[in-house]
Amino acid sequence: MLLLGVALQGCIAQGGGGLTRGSFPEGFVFGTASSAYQHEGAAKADGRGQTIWDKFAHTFGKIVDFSNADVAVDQYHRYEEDIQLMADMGMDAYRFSIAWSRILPNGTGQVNQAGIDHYNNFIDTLLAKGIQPYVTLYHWDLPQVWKTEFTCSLRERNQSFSCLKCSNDYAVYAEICFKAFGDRVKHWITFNEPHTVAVQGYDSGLQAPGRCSVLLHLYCRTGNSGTEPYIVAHNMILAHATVSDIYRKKYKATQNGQLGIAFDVMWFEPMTNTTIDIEAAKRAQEFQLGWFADPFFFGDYPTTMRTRVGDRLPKFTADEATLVKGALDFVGINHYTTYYTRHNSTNIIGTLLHNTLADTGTISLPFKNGRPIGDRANSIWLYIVPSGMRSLMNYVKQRYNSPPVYITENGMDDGNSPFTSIKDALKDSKRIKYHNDYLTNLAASIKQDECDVRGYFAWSLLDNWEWTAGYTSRFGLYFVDYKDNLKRYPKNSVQWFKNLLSSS
Ligand code: PSG
Repeated sequence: MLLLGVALQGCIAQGGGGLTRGSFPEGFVFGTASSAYQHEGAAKADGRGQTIWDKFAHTFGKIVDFSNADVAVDQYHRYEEDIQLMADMGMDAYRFSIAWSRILPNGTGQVNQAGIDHYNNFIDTLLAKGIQPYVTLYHWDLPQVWKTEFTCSLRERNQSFSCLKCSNDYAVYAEICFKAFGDRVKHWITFNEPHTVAVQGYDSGLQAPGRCSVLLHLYCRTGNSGTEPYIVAHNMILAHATVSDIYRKKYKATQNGQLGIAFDVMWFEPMTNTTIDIEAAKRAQEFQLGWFADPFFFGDYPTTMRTRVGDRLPKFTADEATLVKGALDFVGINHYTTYYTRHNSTNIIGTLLHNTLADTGTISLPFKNGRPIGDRANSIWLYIVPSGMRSLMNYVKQRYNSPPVYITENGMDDGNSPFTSIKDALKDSKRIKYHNDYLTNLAASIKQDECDVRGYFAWSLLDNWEWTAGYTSRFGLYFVDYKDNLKRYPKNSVQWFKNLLSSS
């Protein structure tokens, strides 16, 4: 037992198998990541307005443990303590999101000074500890006033006041943030996971605002899974492009910051080495990353999508294509897992119903012949496949001609069992191995494959409210005791990161 303990300590102390700061280029940024709704709590404090996630979480049956994030891990009040935790680890940066509804409680109109003050204090506290802010402007917490606003049809987008209003108001909100914080914030992420927003919010309906038409509206009362995800996606792409244009024209010269998007990207391995499955894996990636990134690099959606989605896929006008192409300064990648993909031509019901999954003509699974692709974390979707990181970095390099990349999220969760003692919950050797192995593959993609990756953010600093999984999932490097005043305890992975970050 003692020997094992010593061995484990030794492994932690070395940073687990030779990985050091020196494994990464000079200036490579290490941080942790978070989002407002999952961490802040203080849902009613200082004039914050309601969001679609407040409403969704308070709707019976949407969240597995019937929880909501009214309190979450109270980072709104405890940020000084939390920033000290980052500093203790030697982190260079913190990725967090600004709650639009704290800045503009009604989504538009009157600015709430208390919200501006809060984020000013937050950013100043970070900088005082030498931690750079990486700020997400939209991590899913859309002000409730618009409810389902990103769903407006293209024709409406040009004609209806409400729809134009939403895109315009997002740009107004973004500009308020540039003015208030842009002297200190040099990295902006306009949208977190637009693909997840489109698919979970408007195709499966599993996340806010919970629109869909699958199961013949038995699950969602309103929505259209065959059209709305594409419209929502289109509007978010245009919103980023508009905001980027404003930033470049009015703020870039004085503030000299960069704008990116955090894309959610799994890696897809072909289920078999048949051409048909190899093509399917490529297609799955085009419907995931390509859907959102291709317009910024090539001015249009992937050809595969045009062919398969047809008229349901919105078109860019020539002016819009010009606005969108080149509007991304860096590519943010949230990467967690890898699945096997096979061709699917027999999906009759799916094809009749129309939804984005049916449109891909693929099936992706974490199993082959009954065998899992890797060890599983707590989340049912999260299988651990470290090599996927390296494959994905090479894919991005090749498809988009070596753009600058930040890993804006990577991590794994443990469960939240009432039978596990805190002492045992802090022994997170599986998490240490996860970060070690994913980072080893990332380092190889940089040093050996010459991928231009500039930073890495672990999800997450703290255990927090994991959307529909509520508090049943613990992604933190720090454990949060939900039964004792949200006290924070370092898991062993904290010491591991500390050692890595202090190594040379
Ligand atoms: C990202 C990727 C997958 C599922 C969920 C996410 N995937 O590969 O199947 S959500 C993403 C999000 C953050 C979450 C975190 C962990 O940005 O808010 O807490 O990942 O689920």
